[in-house]
Amino acid sequence: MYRPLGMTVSRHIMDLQRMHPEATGDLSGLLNELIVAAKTISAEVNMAGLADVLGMSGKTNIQGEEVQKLDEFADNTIKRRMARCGYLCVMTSEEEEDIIPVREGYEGKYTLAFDPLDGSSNIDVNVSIGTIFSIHRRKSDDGKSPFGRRNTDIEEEWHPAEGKPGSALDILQKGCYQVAAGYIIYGSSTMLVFTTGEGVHGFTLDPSVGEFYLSHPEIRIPQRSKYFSVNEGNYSYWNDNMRRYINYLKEQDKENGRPYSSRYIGSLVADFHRNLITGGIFLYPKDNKDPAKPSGKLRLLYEAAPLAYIVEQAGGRAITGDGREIMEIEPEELHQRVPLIIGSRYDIDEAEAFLDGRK
Ligand code: AHM
Ligand code: MG
Repeated sequence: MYRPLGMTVSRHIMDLQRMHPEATGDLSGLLNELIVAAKTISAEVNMAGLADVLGMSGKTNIQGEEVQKLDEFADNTIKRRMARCGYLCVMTSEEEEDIIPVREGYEGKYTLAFDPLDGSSNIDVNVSIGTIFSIHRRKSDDGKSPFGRRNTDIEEEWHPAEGKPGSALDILQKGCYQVAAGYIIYGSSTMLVFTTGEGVHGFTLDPSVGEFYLSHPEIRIPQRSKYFSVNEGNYSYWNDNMRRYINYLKEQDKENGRPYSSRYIGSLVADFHRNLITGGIFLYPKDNKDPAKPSGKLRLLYEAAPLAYIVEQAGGRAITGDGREIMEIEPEELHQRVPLIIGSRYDIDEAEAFLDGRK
C-alpha cells in the first residue's frame, strides 16, 4: 500500500477537500480548529501530574493562573475555541446541561457534539483518556432536516439558515447524518482518528514538532476478533441473554477461537481504539442497576453515534442489542443514554443473535 511519509493531518484534510470540488473549505477549517483544541488538551493532559503538584498551594499554577480540573479545562478549551471559529451554529458538550451557543456574528453551517474528556475517572491514575467529537450539518430554519438520505448524498449547498444561531433541533439528528466524527486518544502517544465518510484514518502527534502525522491510513477493523470488553462487575444486573453471551465467549471451543480474552480499561476511547486496531467487541448493554438509567451509561450524541460512524467506516458495526442500529436512532434529548455494542462485524452479528434470543 502507498504510504505517504510525513503526511500531516492538515495536508490530508486539504486532499480530502480537493476530492470535492463543490466544498467550501468550511469543514476543513472546522477540523483544523478542533485539532488545535486537541493539541492544547494533549499538552495539559501530559502535565496532569505536575499540574496537581503546582495546584496544591492555593490552586494557582506558576504563571498565577487557576489550575482547573482537566475535564473542565478540556470543556472550556473546545467551547471557547470553537465558539468563534465561524463554522458552527451551535454546540453541545457532555459536560454541559444545555446547548452552547456560538459567538454572535460567527454562526456557520455545522453543529458540534463533544465529550471533552472521556474516561476522566482515569485521569488521576495515568490511564488513557480521550476526546470524542461528532459533526452534523445544521437543519433548515423550520427545524426539518432536508437530508432524507445518508450524508454522502447530501446536497452540498443546502444550509439556508447559515448566519443565524442554531438550536437543539440542529443537534438532535441521527448518527447516519454525521458529516465527520472522530476522537483524540491521550495515551502512550496522542492520536487523532477520524472519518469524513471516506474511510478512517489515524494520525499520531509528534510532540517535538506539534504536528499530527498520518500513521494509520485506511484503518479496517478485523471482521472477527478474540477480545471482548465489558464491565463484568455488572453481570448480576444484566438480562439472561446478555449473561448467556458472555458465558459463551468464555467457554472452551478451540476450533471457533474461544474462549475470548477479556480487555477492559474503563475508558471508552481507549477500549474502542484497541478493538478498532486489533479487533474486538465492546459492550455497555442495558442493565437494571439503576432504574433511572435503564439504557446503560453511555450517551448517544457524545459517545455512541460518533464511534458508530467510525466503526462502520472501518467495516465494523454498532447496535443497541434491542433491535436498533446506533446510526439510525433519532435522538430525543441532548444527554440521552443508549446501550452500546460495537466492534468487529462478525462478533456484533453473533452478539445480536444471543441478545434477541435467536441463539
Ligand atoms: P465519562 O464520559 O463520564 O468519563 O463516562 C464514560 C466512561 C467510558 O469511558 C467508559 O467506557 C465507561 O464510562 C466505564 O463505565 P464503568 O465504570 O461503569 O465500567
Ligand atoms: Mg464519556
